Amino acid sequence: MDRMDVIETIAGIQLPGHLHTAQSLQYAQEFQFQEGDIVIISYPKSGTTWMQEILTLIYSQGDTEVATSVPNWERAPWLEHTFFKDLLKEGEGPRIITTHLPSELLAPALQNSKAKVIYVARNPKDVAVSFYYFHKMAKFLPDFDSFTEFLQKFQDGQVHYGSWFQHVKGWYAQKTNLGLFYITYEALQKNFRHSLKKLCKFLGCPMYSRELDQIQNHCKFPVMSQNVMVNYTLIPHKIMDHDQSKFMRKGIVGDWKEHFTDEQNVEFDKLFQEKMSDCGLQFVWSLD
Ligand code: PPS
Repeated sequence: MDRMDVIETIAGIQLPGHLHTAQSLQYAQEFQFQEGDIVIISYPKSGTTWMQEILTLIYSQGDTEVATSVPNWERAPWLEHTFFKDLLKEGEGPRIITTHLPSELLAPALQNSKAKVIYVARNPKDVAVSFYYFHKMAKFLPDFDSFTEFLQKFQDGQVHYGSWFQHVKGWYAQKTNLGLFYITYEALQKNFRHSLKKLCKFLGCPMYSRELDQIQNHCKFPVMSQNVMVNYTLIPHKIMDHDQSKFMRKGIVGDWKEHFTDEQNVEFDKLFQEKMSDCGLQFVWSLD
């Protein structure tokens, strides 16, 4: 399969060559954002697909037609992927653009644009677990022998897409500068309706209660996990092997407790303190 074992490296960050080339990364950094563009930014496994679905439904006034007939990567394509240019449609309402690029690579292009920027973050212990399982199913990502091995690399920032700490801190530092809307996976889980209303306000999209109900129902994990337009079952088995792990795997807060040993948890908390104490960001580790 195409470039499955190729690694693209940019600014010291490794990315899967199956999805990225030097040219596609260059194109992303020089992209001219337009007024009306909505940009979803996230570190992988943080709730990207969930946000793509929410935005699709907001801009469809709760109508599920687009969300159930067009794959998410077509309606909210990844800016840095090789197929982005072909997928981005001009002139059909707001363009929803997705990216996993870190701030040091993309913030300059967003600096003077009027794009609306949404950053989705998730607690890094659950990100690490979700990312580990994603490595098992996504054949364009390296194999790891164990979660322990993966967690060490994740903590060291030596996984594809770079350091979670740097990604979150880097973009959070742009909050005022870019007027960025910062939201967490855990906030969506805890009070979806409240988060949805705040998001609609940020986007300047007033919604009727009935529309909010439709969005809320359609974006529930059991519904989304059955939607072939977002669960990645349309991707050939040799690229994403759903027998190894589902893309829509568990969709919960706190699954890390099933995977971290006590020692790993203590070490991770220490690292989190070291890396994050200067930015003041707090994370919810469990909803119990
Ligand atoms: S990716 O590959 O970066 O686009 O992945 P991403 O979409 O950011 O993250 C995938 C995880 O998000 C979970 N997910 C959801 N959780 C709750 N509710 C809804 N609706 C939902 N949609 C996606 C998905 O299950 C992955 O998390 P894990 O923990 O692996 O289940």
